[in-house]
Amino acid sequence: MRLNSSNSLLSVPSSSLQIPEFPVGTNEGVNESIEFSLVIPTYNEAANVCKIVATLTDLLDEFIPGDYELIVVDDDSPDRTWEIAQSLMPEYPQLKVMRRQNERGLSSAVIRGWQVASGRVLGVIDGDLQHPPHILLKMLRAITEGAEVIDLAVASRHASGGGVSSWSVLRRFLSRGAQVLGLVILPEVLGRVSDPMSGYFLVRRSAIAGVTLNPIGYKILLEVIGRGKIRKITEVGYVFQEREEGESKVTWKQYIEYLHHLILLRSSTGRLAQLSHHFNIPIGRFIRFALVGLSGVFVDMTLLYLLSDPTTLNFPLTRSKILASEIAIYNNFLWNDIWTFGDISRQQKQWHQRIKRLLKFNIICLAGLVINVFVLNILFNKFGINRYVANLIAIGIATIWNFWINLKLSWRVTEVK
Ligand SMILES: Nc1nc2c(ncn2[C@@H]2O[C@H](COP(=O)(O)OP(=O)(O)OP(=O)(O)O)[C@@H](O)[C@H]2O)c(=O)[nH]1
Ligand SMILES: [Mg+2]
Repeated sequence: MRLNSSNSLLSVPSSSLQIPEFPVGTNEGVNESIEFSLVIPTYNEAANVCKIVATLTDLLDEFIPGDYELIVVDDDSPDRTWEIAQSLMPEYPQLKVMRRQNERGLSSAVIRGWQVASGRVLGVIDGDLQHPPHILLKMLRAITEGAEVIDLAVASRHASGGGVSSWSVLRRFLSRGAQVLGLVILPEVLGRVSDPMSGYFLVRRSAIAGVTLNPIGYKILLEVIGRGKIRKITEVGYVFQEREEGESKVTWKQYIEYLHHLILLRSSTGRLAQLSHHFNIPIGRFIRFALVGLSGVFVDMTLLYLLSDPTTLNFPLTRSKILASEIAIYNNFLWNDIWTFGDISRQQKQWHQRIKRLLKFNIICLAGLVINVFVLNILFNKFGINRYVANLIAIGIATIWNFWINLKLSWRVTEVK
């Protein structure tokens, strides 16, 4: 059992977002691990933090006295939540506080908290009292005392006994809509629980240790189910309470991030991802490259119309097509540089490096065009394949060429000084 001997803040890990198999600084975790670590992510929860710490302490002191810790992870809240939490530490020996000044975001806050945790079971609960604390014991019992090994216990608004207290029709609709969308994109993750959007759950450390979790978005549970080794799951119904103090941090940005998160998880955990891992093919990148290519087709078409159509500028066709294609190439380069290969280009940001990439991309795409015309001709003239089917095949082959050669030559990871 380790208690906080002073009221100093926890230092923020700077390593990749991986949960260690054993608590940091312990000898294979044998003696030093404790039963349960509960992370409370906070941002401007000054009005709630005292109450939630007191309530959770009362509950857990009864159930597993001294064998748990509460870890408040605060993102340097302007209302100084971290300072208030820190001032509670002498009164609550199981409380630890982390103040993050260089990172932001709910999911990464939870992961950072788990990284410094000592528990064999790791949990998360909102800091605004919307998650009823007493449900925690039901979940903890299920994981620690159940006859069979349960890796994950989720508090669910859609399981029996669950609900939302007084959400507007719009919010209910958005929440359910997001769930249905998720079920379509990622059925094997969202289909496993009735409330995949829940931010209130406990997970066995061993089920998520060693995998790198992604900090994107608000929905850390998706990450845990998608990337963890989660065998059996149990759900406990709960009613999502109204916020009494403080303000919600949910904005439209979270919905966009959610979509991005689903796509990322899909491309990195699905069957395609396993194949791509097996054969070392960057499927996710290729899908992004193909989507960017599609946007280029729209640019090309629109410009061709604006430049060459008799009702618009009426320029000669060939000249218009060359100009339209060239601008489409710039469009594609821009998005590929920012998005498809963003991780690589962020390491090579100087202007001369960008221009070099653009020139290479341009030449490779022009060569791709030659391949496109060549394949189209062969398929149509030699094999008698329908011209549109032949064109589709030719576009496919040229896209693979463009992707592969650009991957190897334009967005190569070179030594960065
Ligand atoms: N550390 C940290 N905590 C956050 C961040 N954003 C939200 N939180 C906390 O995460 C919990 C959930 O955030 P809320 O804004 O309440 O989200 P919600 O409960 O889904 O939505 P509401 O019903 O509108 O409250 C709260 O304890 C917040 O203080 C963040 O960027 N960093
Ligand atoms: Mg809330």
